[in-house]
Amino acid sequence: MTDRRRRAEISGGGFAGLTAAAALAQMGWSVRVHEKAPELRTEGAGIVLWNNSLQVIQKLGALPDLMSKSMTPPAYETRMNNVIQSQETLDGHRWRTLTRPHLYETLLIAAREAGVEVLAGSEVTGATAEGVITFADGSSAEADLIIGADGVGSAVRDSLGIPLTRERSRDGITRFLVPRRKAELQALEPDTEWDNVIDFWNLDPRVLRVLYTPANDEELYIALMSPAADADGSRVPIDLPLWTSVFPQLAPVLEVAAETPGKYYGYQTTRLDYWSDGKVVVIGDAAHAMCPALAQGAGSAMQNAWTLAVAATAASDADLPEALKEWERIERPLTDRTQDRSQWYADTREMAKGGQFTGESFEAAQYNPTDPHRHEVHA
Ligand code: FAD
Ligand code: 5PR
Repeated sequence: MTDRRRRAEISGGGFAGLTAAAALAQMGWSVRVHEKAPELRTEGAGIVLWNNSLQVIQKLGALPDLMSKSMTPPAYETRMNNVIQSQETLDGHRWRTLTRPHLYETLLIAAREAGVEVLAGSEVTGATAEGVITFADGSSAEADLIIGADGVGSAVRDSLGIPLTRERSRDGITRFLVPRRKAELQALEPDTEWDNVIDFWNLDPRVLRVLYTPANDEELYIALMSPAADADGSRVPIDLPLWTSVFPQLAPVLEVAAETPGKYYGYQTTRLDYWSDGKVVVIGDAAHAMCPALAQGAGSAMQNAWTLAVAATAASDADLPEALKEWERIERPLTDRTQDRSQWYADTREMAKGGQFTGESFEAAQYNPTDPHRHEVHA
């Protein structure tokens, strides 16, 4: 018997690609993921996930795995010049902190268990609206649905010639996973709750910030932010005397970071004229790279990967291009607002004032993309 299942080809094995792959496979599709890197792994350190992505992970059946090695800190604390501005407990809201390798493993297991074929060392060069995907080795394949989840430099997006705008921010960040060293930190500052997320800001006389995020009992994620124009602040390996002079209470963990090579990343916001063309659609950073302030880049990617899978599955082959347009019309406004808000925080550094988990700044974090009634208007 021939395989009558619909076929999806996905470019990019990051958080967006793996989420879409797992979801589609669970919904009955035959799915291949092409990852250009020779090995399946993720770069980077820690991550914060909110309700929008946790709901998706739950639907994929991967929540127990994710919970096994992640935590919900008692509060999200913001300090300016070491003076506490806010301690937000976020009671009743779902959020988890974890390492990126753990999220990656969780999604990879979910995708493989659903029958997804994940190919490392497979580079995609482009796709056509009619449903042909092409590879760097000169081969090509046909599919009912092609997804460009190939990050901010997306080959699929660029091969379709989708017009975009790109805005770069003045600040950037170097990120590390280091041991918790809680006892040493406690010895230096006994009154601090070292299980909290602590966003240590200094704006005056110099813009330097450490975002301290416990990821589990053993691992701590620290993100060191400085303007790109500050050569010493953005140097890697980090300038240890500089960072410990501003954040002496973090010396035990900054010392470990100083021994790690690391990479200084700038941020950018990209906005596309449209997210799909015929049978091809882009998701994640390929469609909407954003500043990290709201910690929603991966969250938005996973949220849109899920709703896309639902929309594509509900559509017939003939209706698919139209269904992709309708999906974008319904789902994109929240992502646009999330990008705008993250960009505004990056431009203004307003986050240093604390009290950020309200209104527009908290909208995406509370969204439930798996609720079929989420777009109903209530009188
Ligand atoms: P990517 O992670 O870029 O994955 C794309 C994949 O495609 C890669 O594996 C790449 O190798 C592969 N690829 C590329 N080109 C090709 C090709 N031609 N063929 C085949 N494969 C290809 N988000 C959060 O939700 N929470 C956070 O706390 C958070 N913190 C962040 C901190 C910083 C400093 C930054 C910069 C970002 C942060 N983000 C966070 C954002 C998040 O990391 C990204 O939005 C997310 O990883 C995007 O996922 P993606 O799968 O779309 O893209
Ligand atoms: N939140 C998280 C994060 O990693 C960053 C920011 C906020 C989890 C930066 O990396 O504000 O830039 C931020």
